[in-house]
Amino acid sequence: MTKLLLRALAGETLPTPPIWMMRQAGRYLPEYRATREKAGDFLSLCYSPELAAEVTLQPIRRFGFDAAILFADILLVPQALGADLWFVTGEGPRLSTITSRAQVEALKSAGAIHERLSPIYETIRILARELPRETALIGFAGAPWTVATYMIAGRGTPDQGPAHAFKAADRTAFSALIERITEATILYLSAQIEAGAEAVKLFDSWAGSLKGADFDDFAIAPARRIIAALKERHPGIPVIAFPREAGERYIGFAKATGADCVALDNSVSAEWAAGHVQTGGCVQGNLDPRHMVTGGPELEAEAQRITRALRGGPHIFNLGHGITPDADPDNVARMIEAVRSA
Ligand code: 1CP
Repeated sequence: MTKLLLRALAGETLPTPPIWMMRQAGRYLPEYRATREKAGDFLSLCYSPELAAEVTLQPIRRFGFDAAILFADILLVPQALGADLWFVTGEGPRLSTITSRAQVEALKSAGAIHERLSPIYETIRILARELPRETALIGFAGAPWTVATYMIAGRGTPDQGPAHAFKAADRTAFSALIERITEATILYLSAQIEAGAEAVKLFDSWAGSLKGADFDDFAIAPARRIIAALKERHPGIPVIAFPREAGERYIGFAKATGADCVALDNSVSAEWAAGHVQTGGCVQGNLDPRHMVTGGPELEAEAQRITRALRGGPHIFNLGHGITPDADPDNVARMIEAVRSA
């Protein structure tokens, strides 16, 4: 019997959608905090296969999700390309910045990434052995635009200003950076699939700040190239694309990129997506993560509204963005119950 998540990704309309959550392994879980403590810091956790596999499995044991997502981070790819990366406790990730064409040219070649990223493939091999038979394993990478915004600014920014400024000042150098990340992402996701990932997801968290032709050039085109290369190397492995806050540009995104599924953020309504996005294939989403903090009857009502709105086609239930550290684990159990009884 094929795993539920893979059936939805193959385009099947199911009576109950498969369920998983972005950031399902994270600080809202006491067992995650304990393992992270043991690892020392976040990056050591990412690069310790046994511990990274352990935190990936924790939410599966606790909630029985239909999919596990590899525990790692999108910023490991810039590090593998030669950027410095560190995490400031309580603040977030920091990277060395890219401010010139020379710095783009000085990055390592895409083929060099495996040297640093091989522990990630080992995490996947452990998970492929240890996951329950019914649980699908999702690999992932950041989409080139989102990764570039961190490489240029050296940190998360509210409006991706530094990346937009670099793009405006030297579009050729900016395109070369996108190209390098695109090549690395193809190799990284291919290696994840070879290690045992059964589906992969491309996180374009900042896609919403690309407008007009920039959206075509830097959100759609790189995704299309990555997906085409993966389909050629690994036919049958589905790809989920998450162009967060794409708004109207969600329409036709799957067709334009070749993605098997598009993940919806919570700024679009499930009813709108049923009529405009799900007509083109599987959709994933899109409960507002704040309900995992606030709970109550609203959580149940919203989870059921989304499930019912998207019941007419292929759907994977998820949040519209990652679960936050202040979420209550009991609300996760309530959400699952609400979706399965909708
Ligand atoms: O323990 C901690 O303090 C670290 C918190 C944390 C976690 C749990 C970070 C730091 N990364 C992760 C894991 C992670 N990141 C996963 C693992 C799988 C899962 O359980 O979902 C995934 C898929 C990611 C992806 C990721 N990292 C994205 C894309 C998705 C999104 O959230 O928009 C982004 C933008 C990052 C960068 C990043 N890593 C961590 C933080 C706090 C951030 C955001 C930084 C910022 O924008 O300021």
